[in-house]
Amino acid sequence: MNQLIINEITKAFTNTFKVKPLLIFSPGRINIIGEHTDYNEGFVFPGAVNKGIYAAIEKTNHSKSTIYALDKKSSFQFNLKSITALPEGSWENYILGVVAELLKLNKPIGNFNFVFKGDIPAGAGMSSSAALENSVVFGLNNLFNLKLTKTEMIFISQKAEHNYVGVKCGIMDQYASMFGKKNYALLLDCRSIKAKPFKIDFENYQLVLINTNVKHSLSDSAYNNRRSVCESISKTLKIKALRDATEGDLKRIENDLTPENYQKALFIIQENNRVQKASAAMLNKDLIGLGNLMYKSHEGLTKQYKVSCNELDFLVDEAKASNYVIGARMMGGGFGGCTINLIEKNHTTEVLTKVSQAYKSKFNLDCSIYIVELTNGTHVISQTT
Ligand code: GAF
Repeated sequence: MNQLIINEITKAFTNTFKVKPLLIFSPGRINIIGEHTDYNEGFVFPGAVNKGIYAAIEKTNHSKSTIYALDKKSSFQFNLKSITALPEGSWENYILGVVAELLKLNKPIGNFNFVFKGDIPAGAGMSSSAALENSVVFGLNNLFNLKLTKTEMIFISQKAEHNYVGVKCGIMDQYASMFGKKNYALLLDCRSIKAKPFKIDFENYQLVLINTNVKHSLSDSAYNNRRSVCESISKTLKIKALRDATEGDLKRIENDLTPENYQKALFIIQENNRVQKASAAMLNKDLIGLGNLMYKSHEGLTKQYKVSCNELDFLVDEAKASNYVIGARMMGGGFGGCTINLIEKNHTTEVLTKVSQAYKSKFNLDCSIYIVELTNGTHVISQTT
């Protein structure tokens, strides 16, 4: 837990609203493998991390709700009776979206005050957005005794993202953030929404995230475009989602598709298979095998699915060139954010120093390094300060 942030949000809340708030931590996530497979009803392998959103929340009798984003030194107010989305790109939409979805379901919520701050930068591909949505729905569920299950809550968060933020995301991020388990990664079936927890022990290796510190602007529209390509190919195949397709099925309709779209669908089928192979590799403690699957995943994301960028590719190439990194790939939606790397523990500092220097001289930009722990999902922080 980041005690500094807990102190900061508690102080800001009590100074402003003069009551003691409920404190919530909602984690970001990593994903070992299985990218863009979630909205194809396939498999993913994420886990919640000890970085995320810290929120302070309490009911109010005022006629408006007040929100403070301490990171952005920004605040806004809204009235529950007249909620509308703000222009695309506004951070407020993550919160408004959750409230609007709860109201659509006729959930008996009242006005509330909410102060939050995160310790993952937005755009890092670690899903600060799902963490924020989950913190709002979880907090409101608790305050107004809505009796929502965690599964119901993640679908509300996802709808907020679809309808208010405008990103037609899958369910991986909201699931991982809500259901994370300390020291475990979750092999999630995105159709049944059932997960198998895997205790994570990478022996002499550790997972390290390297943030490119870039987020290319087309990312949201490109994301939605990829989703609609997949959906239209599923329709052509007369199946519910690409999860149900084989490479043979795709081959049969090859002439009906552009070569680019053929490659995109092929990537999804192959990536989904890689998740299965990765879980077998983890069970067999075949870390080299797992690392190779990560490299292959990246290759597909960059060459077939085309959601990578120069900065991510550079970091993965640097990792590949090192004797001490056994796997690396871009993580999340793409077009910036982090790579996830499996690095030999004894050589981590050496590897990271070299990669950081090379990145700086290539892009004249610093990358950031995060060594994260797998942690529990969205929960109330019991200790108050
Ligand atoms: C983003 C989305 F929000 C997820 O649903 C998932 O599709 C991911 O990109 C790519 O795997 O994080």
